[in-house]
Amino acid sequence: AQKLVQWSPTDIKAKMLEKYPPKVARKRSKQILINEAMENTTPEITANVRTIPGIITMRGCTYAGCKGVIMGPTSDIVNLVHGPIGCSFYAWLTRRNQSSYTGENNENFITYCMSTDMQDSDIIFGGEKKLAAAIQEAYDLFHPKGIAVFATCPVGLIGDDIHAVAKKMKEKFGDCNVFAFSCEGYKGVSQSAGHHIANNQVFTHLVGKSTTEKTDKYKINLLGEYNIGGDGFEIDRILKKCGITNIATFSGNSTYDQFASANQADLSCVMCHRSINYVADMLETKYGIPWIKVNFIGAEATAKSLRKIATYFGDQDLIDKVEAVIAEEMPAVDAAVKDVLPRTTGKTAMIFVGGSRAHHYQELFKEMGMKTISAGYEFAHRDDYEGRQIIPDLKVDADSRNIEEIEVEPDPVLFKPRKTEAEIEALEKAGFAFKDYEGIIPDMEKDTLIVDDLNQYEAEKLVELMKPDLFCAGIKEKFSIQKLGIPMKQLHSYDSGGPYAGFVGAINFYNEIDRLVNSRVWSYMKAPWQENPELSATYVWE
Ligand code: CFM
Ligand code: HCA
Repeated sequence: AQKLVQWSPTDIKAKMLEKYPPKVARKRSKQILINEAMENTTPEITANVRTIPGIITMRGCTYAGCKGVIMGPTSDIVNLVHGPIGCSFYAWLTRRNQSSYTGENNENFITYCMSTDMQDSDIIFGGEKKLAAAIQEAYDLFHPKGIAVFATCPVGLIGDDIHAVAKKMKEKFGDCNVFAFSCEGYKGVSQSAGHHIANNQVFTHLVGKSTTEKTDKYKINLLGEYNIGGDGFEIDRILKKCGITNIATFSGNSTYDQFASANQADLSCVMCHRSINYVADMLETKYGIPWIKVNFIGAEATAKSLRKIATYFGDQDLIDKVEAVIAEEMPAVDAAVKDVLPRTTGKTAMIFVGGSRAHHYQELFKEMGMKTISAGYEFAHRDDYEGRQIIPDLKVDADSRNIEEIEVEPDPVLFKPRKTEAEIEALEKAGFAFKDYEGIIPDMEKDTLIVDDLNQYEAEKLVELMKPDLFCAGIKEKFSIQKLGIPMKQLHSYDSGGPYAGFVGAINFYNEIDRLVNSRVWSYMKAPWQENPELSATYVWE
């Protein structure tokens, strides 16, 4: 008979590292943390560093973060990729950008895949002429408000000056804003550098360029919400019901004019801090728009975020309206939770996604009585792990390598603080936290395992050792995990489900996860360790 021993998190960490050569194990060890939930010292996890060559990372590249993530979901800007066709083909709707925009002449370019289709001769002789011709062609065909040009790896290597070409074409057209992004895939260690590059250029070339004045009451920007699975549609529905005007979403279901008007908002609300904090900070510095951290993943989190927005504005009418909306929406949510709880309570989950969902989704699981026993980010920085602002040390922040920091000065004409210093101080004194953003370390329970830049090998090892009831990650992990007999939920693409944000989204999520973790189909699978059992221990997490 096999002896059942209980593995501690320390055993599991050791087992994850045991196959590595000593140097690799030493490096990876610093990216695997047994959580103390900040009980003793400040925990330190190494993050935002280069993946060790040879390891099959879950990460994407800088171009993916810039072109796919930040600029992808914008409807009326032509996104033109300068590079070999593969880069553009890969980025063709893989991020499932949804849009409700029809525009004046149906100018919704989201479904297109546009590229200069560089050939070897362009690599040898230079691709600038080809780029100028492609910009001209896009202009002649569509007459768009804007054309965005994205550099792929070879462009940086051969030295094509995409910014000069963009500038020349912009001047030539006069009525079309052409701008470029030096987002070569290798520019940083992950997608994260691409977010930074995108944020800088959006701020430089788009924000503040609108000529239409926004006169609504309670104007907010929703930063870091990308409308995956229609999340943005559900959030907009709720905001509208509350009487809050969302004038710009960066960048779900967004338009040229939304970016261009963002400087007119009263308040910026930040969902995914990792991908958009640069814009939030620049809007605050240049235009005096304060930002708060919000989260619309989870019904409780949604209610809390709405209350926070209402508290910031401080008008009793708005506060009452928000309470009425919460009261109207919550009964359906409560009924759905009550239904699933007997079947989901005590189930365990693992979440490994990009830079913010690995903590946002823990809220939804908590509402269902589920525990997240291990989680981590592909590319987050230490502030996302620790949940507090750490002073960025540019020397060690690999994201900042090769990225020209743009200097943002307060604009003496445009800087109109939305609240006086005294008002801000009074809010803070009353307990209003502007930047109380979450982090995985303080949010997760003691003895959970937090892993940065988890790779394919470690993912399978973790599942084998801890046997969660559910594993959440992306498409690259989907099938290898399912083959281990563990249900897998994609939290990037939602496996074509969703929305999961807001109140309606929470209900969708409870029902889908309930079906997944309680389906018997997984018990028919035989994982390698079941067919060939060599293991004599199990992980028990109370
Ligand atoms: Fe922010 Fe995102 Fe994410 Fe992200 Fe992404 Fe995404 Fe993600 Mo995929 S912006 S960090 S770069 S929440 S695309 S919508 S799902 S890895 S956790
Ligand atoms: C990206 C986009 C991605 C990939 C998702 C996945 C997304 O990082 O380039 O691996 O399943 O959400 O579409 O994160």
